[in-house]
Formats: sequence, C-alpha cells, structure tokens
Amino acid sequence: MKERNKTLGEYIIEKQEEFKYSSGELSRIINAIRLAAKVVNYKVNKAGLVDIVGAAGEQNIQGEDQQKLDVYANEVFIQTLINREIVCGIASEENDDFITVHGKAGDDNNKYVVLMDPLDGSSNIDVNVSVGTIFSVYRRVTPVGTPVTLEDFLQPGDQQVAAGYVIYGTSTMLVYTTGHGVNGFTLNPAIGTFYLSHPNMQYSADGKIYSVNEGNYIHFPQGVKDYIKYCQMEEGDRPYTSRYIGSLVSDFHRNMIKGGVYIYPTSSKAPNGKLRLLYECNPMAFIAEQAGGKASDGYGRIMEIKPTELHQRVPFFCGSKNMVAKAEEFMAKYK
Ligand code: AHM
Ligand code: MG
Repeated sequence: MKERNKTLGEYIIEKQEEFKYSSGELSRIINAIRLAAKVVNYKVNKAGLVDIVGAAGEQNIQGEDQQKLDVYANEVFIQTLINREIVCGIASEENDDFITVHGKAGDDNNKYVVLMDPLDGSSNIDVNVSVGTIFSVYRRVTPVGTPVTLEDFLQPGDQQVAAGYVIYGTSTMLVYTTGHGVNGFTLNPAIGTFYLSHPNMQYSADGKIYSVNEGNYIHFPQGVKDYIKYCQMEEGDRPYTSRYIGSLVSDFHRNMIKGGVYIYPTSSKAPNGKLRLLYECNPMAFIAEQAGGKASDGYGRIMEIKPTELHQRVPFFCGSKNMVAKAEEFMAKYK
C-alpha cells in the first residue's frame, strides 16, 4: 500500500533533530508561518470577490473597512509571529524599519529574526495571477537578553538558518529549507492541512526556460542582452522558451520544477535592479542552492553579499546552475 503523505506538522516534528540548534524554536517559527499562510490564503482566494463585497479603501456590505491585501498579509504574518513570542525581531518589505519583539516576560531572550516579503507580486492580485510570501530566518548576532539591532538583520544570506515561500496558486504550497534540501507541501483546503507533496525538490542542472522582463531589453546591460540573444539562438537545445509571470515566487517555482533561469538585472532605469536582497533574493538563493541551483548578482554569489541597508536592491540571476553560469560568462565579458 502506498504510504500516506506526511503532514507539514508531522514533518516539522520529525525533522527537529536535524537542525543544529534543535531547541524547538525554529520549528515553532515554521509553525507560525504555516498558520499565517493559511489565513492569508483564505483571504487571497476571496480577492476576486472584492467587486462584490467592496474595494480596498471602501466599506463592505457588513460595514467593515476593506484593506489592501499586501497590508493585510503583512499584519497577519507579523501578528502571528509576535503572538507566539518566538522571535526577537521582524523586518518586512512593507515596513520602513525593523520591529523589535519582546519575549514572554517582556525580556529579549528570543534568538531568531524573521525577514519577509508578505505578499510579493501583489499587483497580480487584481488579475487573478499567483502571488507569494517569501521568508527568511537568521539567528541574531547581538547578545541574547538585549534588544535586537540593525546588525541582526544585515547578515549575509549564507547565515540563514531557514528560508521559504508560500505560493498562492492553482493550489497553495509552502516550500522551505533549513539547509537540508528543499521540501514542498500542498494545502488541502478542505481540511486546512499541508501535506508533503514535493519531497527533496531539485533544479535540473540545465533547463530550457528563461524568465526576464524583455520589455526592458533596451535598458539592460550588454551581458544580459547577449545572453538573451544566446537563449533565442537556433543551436543545440535552443532556442529556449520564454516564460515571465512577473511574480517572483511563481516564476521561481515553475523554473525549479521544470528547469530554467530567472533574471532581474540592473538597467539604466533601475541601476541596482528591483528585487530586495534581504526579503526576496537571499531566501530564494538559499532555496535555489539547496535544490542544486545557483543564485548570482551576475558576477558572484548572492548569499555572500554583506548587506548595508534593510531595503537594499540587487540584480538577481537565479535557477538551473549551468544556465546561471552561462549568463555570468556573458556578464563577465563587459565587467
Ligand atoms: P513587489 O515586491 O513590489 O511585488 O515587486 C517584486 C516583483 C516580483 O515578484 C517580480 O518578479 C517583479 O517584481 C516583476 O517586476 P517587473 O514588473 O518590473 O518585471
Ligand atoms: Mg516583493
């Protein structure tokens, strides 16, 4: 008989020992994210009803104020983490500054900070296209017992202890890593339970999909222009297929399953690129590497960049390792 799929809850308990500090706190953080993801999922799925129950900024028929979904998701994730008293600080793409979170007795004894993009690609909500949540967990570097400082958040990506995303798509999935491979869990909405559906997710070394906003072509660096032309050339297994949703989590998820590369380069319009190092690129880079892929800023490893500010932007090349390496080759020609 086929073995029943594990639930995320069972999996978290089973894997707790694998985590080097194994105090149970990290498991509780993943549990909090699991809960918040279900709440946000419920709301995202109702987004299409906004025209019926009232648009953001208006009151719905029950007289409740409607809220923008990204603001809502931000509040849900922050409140869920605060309520469980397991982190000492949170930084979010939606907030200018980080939030200090005190422990149970008003102390500062918690050890972890969470950084997140609560609803990435939110402009896609209005057109019924998948969006996602991205999160990243670090151990604080300042002494336990003192309030968190900026230093606790400005750590290079290779210090992450966990990272993941939730994709609110045709089905809702939570995909995460704690540095022991990548596993994906699919939500059964009927009973509100995530089941292990994609164990040990892997990027193939080569792929046939390239994902980049080609509307910006004219503004791209020459290395990226040349790489795009290379993808389109008739030779060997090329031309590749072009796929771009404009929702990082969705583009990444598809490329991890099918093999491909995602690129958001610098451009003359956005000299540092668009994506945020701490909330988007580092967590995706950690997942990519854990799945056998590669993540680069065009010249070097994303996870080795020492962040200088919370909302720092970086160019992002991420996906199947040989594809990212090839793009880097083109970039190097014009360095
Ligand atoms: P956001 O954080 O404001 O939602 O922006 C990030 C999103 C990514 O999900 C997506 O890959 C990218 O922006 C798309 O940008 P563009 O429309 O410039 O191609
Ligand atoms: Mg974002």
